Amino acid sequence: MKAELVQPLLRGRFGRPYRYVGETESTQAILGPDDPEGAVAVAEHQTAGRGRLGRRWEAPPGTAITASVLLRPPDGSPIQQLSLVGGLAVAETVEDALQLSAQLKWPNDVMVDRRKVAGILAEAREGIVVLGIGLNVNQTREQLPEDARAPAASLRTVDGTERDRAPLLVDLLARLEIHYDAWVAGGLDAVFDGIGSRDFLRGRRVRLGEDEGVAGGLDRAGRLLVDGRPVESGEVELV
Ligand code: BT5
Repeated sequence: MKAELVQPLLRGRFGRPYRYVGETESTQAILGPDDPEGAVAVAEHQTAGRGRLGRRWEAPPGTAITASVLLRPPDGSPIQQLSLVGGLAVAETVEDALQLSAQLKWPNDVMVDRRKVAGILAEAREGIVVLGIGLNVNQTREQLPEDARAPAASLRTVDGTERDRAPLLVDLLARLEIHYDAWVAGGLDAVFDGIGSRDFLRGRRVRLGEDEGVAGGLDRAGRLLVDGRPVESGEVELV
């Protein structure tokens, strides 16, 4: 997704500047505190793409969207909510492309047909947040990780269609900008309807470490309620 394919399509301030590299360890490492809010880094291939908690994010060159966006939320903002805000933007982009509904699996996965099509990684450092987005677009079934914790899908494995990634990325950035601005102005309440209505875990039996219970939805702070108790963060397994 070279700059000349993406830049002419940009509608807002996200994506400016647009930094494109053929190969890098992780797009998360390209942006820094000197960049403006909305700066975006995109790679055709990541050699050491990161998930949460030291895990890996894998995608063959040229098949997926692997992008990072620099955000500068006001001091004291609950930045753990940004994974959900980003997830909402990705879910809407996926729904528009597939004409199918997508769900958000707290705290950071986007699901279609019970499979993970995208993951979000929010990293805070030096007064900025770098929001990483990995969206599976054109991978074939064989190109998706087999040993993934949740079964994986790409837009292509869902509907058999290969897509241009540039317009998808542009759409995603425009939606992210709208939802992020709403969140800065009005908090999670301002975007909660779109998130709560796509809750993948609601009503399912989940395990969090030693604990097990029924997920009852998200509260207005973006915490997962398990048997009525709010959980701030963590690893959820379906039972
Ligand atoms: C995530 O972590 O889901 C966040 C992924 C964020 C990736 C983006 S790409 C652009 C930016 N630059 C980076 O270096 N990272 C960000 P987590 O919830 O920890 O999920 C990681 C787990 O998902 C792995 O342990 C695998 O099981 C699985 N996985 C790896 N690659 C996958 C893929 N392409 N599709 C689905 N699942 C995958």
